[in-house]
Amino acid sequence: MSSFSSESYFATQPPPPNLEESISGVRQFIDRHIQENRRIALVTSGGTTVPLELNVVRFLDNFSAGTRGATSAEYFLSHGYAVIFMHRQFSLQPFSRHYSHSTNPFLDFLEFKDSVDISVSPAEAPRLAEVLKSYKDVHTRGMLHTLTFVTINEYLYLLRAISNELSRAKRYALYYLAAAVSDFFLPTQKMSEHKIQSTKGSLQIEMDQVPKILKPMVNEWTPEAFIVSFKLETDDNLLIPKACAALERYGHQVVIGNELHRRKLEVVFVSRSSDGEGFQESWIRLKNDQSEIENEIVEELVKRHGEWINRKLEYIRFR
Ligand code: 9Z3
Repeated sequence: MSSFSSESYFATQPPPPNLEESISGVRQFIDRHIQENRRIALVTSGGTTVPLELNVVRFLDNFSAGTRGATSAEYFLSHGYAVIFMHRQFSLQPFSRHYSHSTNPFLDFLEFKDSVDISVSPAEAPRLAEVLKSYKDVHTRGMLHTLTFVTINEYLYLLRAISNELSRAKRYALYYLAAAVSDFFLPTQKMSEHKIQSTKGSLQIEMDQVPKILKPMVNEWTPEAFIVSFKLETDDNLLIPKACAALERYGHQVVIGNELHRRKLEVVFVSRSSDGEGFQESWIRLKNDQSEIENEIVEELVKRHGEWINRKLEYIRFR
């Protein structure tokens, strides 16, 4: 297996066709919010796919419904952030997630009288009104910009292009990398053009390693931003060591570790200790079944991001 550096990845893998168009919308959004002195969060959400054929019939997927990202985006908005929500096509989105087709089908909350008289069931109306009010308000004020990806290639190109734009927001930018990103991929040069045929017997595929883009992100693309990545493990014992290794390797600000089955109940924040010598960990656990853990996660990050902004200001003042 060969591994790609981020330079060799972008030099050999083709950009998605609509990249320029997607980025010009993001650019305008960022410029407006920089002018208005607002903090801006980039939230990535959902899983990336790895296509196995150029005319894709089969692909490898990463687990993620998009709940963490969509829920957190709402909380960042409620804290006054402008949010760029970069998500896997058809995964959950802020606001509409409350009425997802599988867990809470919205048709169940409507009452039908005749073809011009449809209403919301009185029992559901207050909750729906609250969601609708926030949704309309966010859209009227232009606080949310949404983009989609499907493949790992689209994800990487979008992330790099958005980072280049968002770097202009300097320390006011926060990255919340909750998307579940594939570690392995098949370079286009190695992909079969057409559907892989079963007549050839068993299937063996050797995949290459996806470049670790957090490194250039921290060092080159957006060096002043506050960057938070997520670490998903199924073995509890790996969470802290893997989070520390990521911080050591990439030098960003926070890794949030979560174990697959307990991710909605508890997460661990791992960051550098204040003397820079070691690491500190702090757990966030859901206190009651009423609240969502993303509320606590985002509250803590907003606080830390504020400290980051102020610390950087002091540094600039005393330099
Ligand atoms: C996460 O750990 C997310 O919290 C979940 C959220 C995917 C578990 P759901 O969408 O689940 O609520 O269903 N994301 C994983 C992030 C990831 O893949 N990180 C990579 C890594 O650690 C690159 S930043 O290497």
